[in-house]
Amino acid sequence: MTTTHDLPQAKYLKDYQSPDYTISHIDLEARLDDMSTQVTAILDIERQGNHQKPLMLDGSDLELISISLDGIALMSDQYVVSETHLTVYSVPDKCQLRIVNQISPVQNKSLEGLYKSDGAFCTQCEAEGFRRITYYLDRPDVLATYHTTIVAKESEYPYLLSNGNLVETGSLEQGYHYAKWEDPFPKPCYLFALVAGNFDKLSDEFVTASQRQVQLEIYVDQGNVSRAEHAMDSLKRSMRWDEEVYGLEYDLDRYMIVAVDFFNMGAMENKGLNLFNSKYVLADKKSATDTDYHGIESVIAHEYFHNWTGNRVTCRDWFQLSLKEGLTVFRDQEFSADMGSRAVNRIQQVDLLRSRQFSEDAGPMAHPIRPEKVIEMNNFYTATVYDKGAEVIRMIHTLLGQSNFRKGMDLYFERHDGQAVTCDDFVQAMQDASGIDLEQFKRWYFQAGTPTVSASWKYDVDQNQLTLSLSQRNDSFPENKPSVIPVKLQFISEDGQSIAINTQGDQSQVLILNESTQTFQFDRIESPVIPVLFEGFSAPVKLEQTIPELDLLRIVQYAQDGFARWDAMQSFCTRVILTGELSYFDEHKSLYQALLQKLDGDLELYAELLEIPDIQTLAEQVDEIDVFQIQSQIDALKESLANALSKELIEAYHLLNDDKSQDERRLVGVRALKNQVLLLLAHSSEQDAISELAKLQYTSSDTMTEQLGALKAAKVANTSLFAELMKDFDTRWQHDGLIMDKWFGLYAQVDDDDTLSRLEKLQSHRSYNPDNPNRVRALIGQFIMNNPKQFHRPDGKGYALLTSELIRLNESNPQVASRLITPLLSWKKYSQPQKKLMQMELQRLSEVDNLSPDLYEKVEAALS
Ligand code: B3K
Ligand code: ZN
Repeated sequence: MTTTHDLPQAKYLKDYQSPDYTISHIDLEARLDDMSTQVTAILDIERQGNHQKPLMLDGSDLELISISLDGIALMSDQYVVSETHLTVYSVPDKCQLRIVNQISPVQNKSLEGLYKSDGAFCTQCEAEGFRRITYYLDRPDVLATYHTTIVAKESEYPYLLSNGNLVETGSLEQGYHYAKWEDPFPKPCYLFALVAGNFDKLSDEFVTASQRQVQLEIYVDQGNVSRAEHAMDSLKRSMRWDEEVYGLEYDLDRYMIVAVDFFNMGAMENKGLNLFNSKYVLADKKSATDTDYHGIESVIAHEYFHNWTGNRVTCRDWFQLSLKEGLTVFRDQEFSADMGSRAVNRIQQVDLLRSRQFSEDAGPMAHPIRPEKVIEMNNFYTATVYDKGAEVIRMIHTLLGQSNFRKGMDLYFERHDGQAVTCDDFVQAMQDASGIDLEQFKRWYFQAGTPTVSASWKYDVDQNQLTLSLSQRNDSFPENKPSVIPVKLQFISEDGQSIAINTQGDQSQVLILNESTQTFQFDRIESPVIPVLFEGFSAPVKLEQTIPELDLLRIVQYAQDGFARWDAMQSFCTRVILTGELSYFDEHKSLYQALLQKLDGDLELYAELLEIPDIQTLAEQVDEIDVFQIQSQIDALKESLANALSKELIEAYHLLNDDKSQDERRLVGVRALKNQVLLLLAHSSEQDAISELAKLQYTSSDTMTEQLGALKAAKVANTSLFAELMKDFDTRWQHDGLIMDKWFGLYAQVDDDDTLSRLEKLQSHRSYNPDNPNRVRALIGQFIMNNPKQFHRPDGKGYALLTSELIRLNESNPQVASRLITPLLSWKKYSQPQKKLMQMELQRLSEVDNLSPDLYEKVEAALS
């Protein structure tokens, strides 16, 4: 039992203190061995300020071998080792501490610190993993230069990699060899990385704007080099984009990426040596979908952009995480928008925000983008810090405009290059560079919860005047003060013309809503107009508007902005699903008919327009979630549409199938729409025709995008065909876990009487490995997120399955456990019996022995 005495403790932003000591340089040596890796660290330490406090180094799961200060071994009464610290009672103002310790990488299943992924040694230090490698001041505001020596068996580990520049290599006795690396840029220890393994390498080169040559290297499992080409191409495009848009160049001679199979997140931006989950590196058309390609492009860019926003300028403390993450997500989003369809990118970002971040902001773990209280830092790599954080940066961008925003970025780097700073420092740079007051805007950094904006309008025919009333409130945090909300607005006429919004003839305008209630008046509006509010999703808010259904459909049909069209379609479908009201079905149908007849333009956008909102998104719109009712309404709408449109859908499918375009961008759109059409058709009663199409698509196509699309349709339309095709997939790809994740994910979403026993069986499948987070996310993650009727079974067995998995992961990999627990946290929002059953599982978890701080923090918050 956990006793009160060792309950995990919270840390508070308000308690921040600058470090008592700094470390300016570290000389690190790792002699790699599975069971006992020996780490020697020589630290140049300096007291900060006038005090005689002991030196307290962080350390976790380390075995101390020896410690000496300025060359003299410390006596046992001069220091003390606890489970979390090595404390040296008295140190001179400036000294060198030499510490030798041992660790066991192979027993480290948490994938934090130094561990083994398949045959390779690798590291993950953010947020606080470096303390699992050696004793150190493991906090982001201690910046040191690194000199790293790696020693390992040459035959098993021909590549020895670390941050910075390679300065020396050589052979040692008994088949060992070594490499020495030097990183000239002072960095916090969370950016340290070390890799040793046997890889294949894809090499390339990039010449920077100032004509410096940079060596680019991507290390992958043997035999996989050809699957790294898209990643390499994405890297080069990211490097160019950052030069062109922000004037930021890469700063070392070498940029390395290593892809590993065992990784807790997507990737990690270690200086000069990124580590990647192989999911975000490896792709070819046969084995990866267009969505995978897009994901790779965006994660490669994200980690590359961190080199400036995160590495050159880093965070003072972990409460400031959004300083680097929100900003870097914004940068990678803009990069992706420039590389592909801006509208579709925006749609996908907002979809994610609505389905994941809004529920977080309304649940027990709600926190502002700059949290104020943290028990386990790894719990704060959240949709709020990342994605809402990016929305906050986007709003600054909207308020300042591109040119002032760029000036703000320039000033930020001019002031803070090489420093560890705060979100306030960032906002200050933006304010000073633009002259725009951002004081009230800063509330976004410390107020949690999603604001709701209510909008209504009145048109005065005699005055030719439109009055728009806007008000804001925060349902989860009613005490919040009004936020600064940029409302990007456009008017369209009822027959679809774009109407100038002001006397200057602008087609759109940004209104600033910064009080609880405001009205805005628009003159010289000659005829009634439909306001299109929050164009491009100009603020992360919920919108309540009294707009007739037919006007929503007019926006879908006529708005210029692709995002606004999709958004109106989502609002329309949401109303239909939640009210069960089909009064405008004919109009809905005609709109889709028109869409399906015009197969030119942005086909990816069309595919998005055909997407019916899912239960996660809809759950945010209701006070109480009745899973079975909402899901059956969703299914009913899909069925009605599919049956009413089957002729047009089949025609469109054939036209798309015959599209002989050579343009890859167009083909991505063709595939997206074709799959969407087939999936919608699968809900119709034309089962035989659909089965035939799905089978043909699966067998004749050589892209994973189409094969997966066929499998998804077969899953809905025809159980035996689905089984047949899944068997084929298994035979073909069983050797590759990453590809099999698609297969595990599909089975996890099957809703029938055998779901639970099948899930259990799949956990012993030859391609499954419970220690690999990708496999767990594919199987268990897909089950809990995308199999609503089975996960929320009224007998509670879906929840029980999750709890067993959480209890297992609590021991081996608490970070993964802590992500999977998410759906249980919102238990209070569900109707009975789900509500009670979820609460019971949380209660069960709270009684688990040695509950990790990761789960403890969330379970406690949820139950309180
Ligand atoms: N900075 C890393 C995330 C680290 C997560 C630590 N639990 C990846 C990224 O945001 O780029
Ligand atoms: Zn990041």
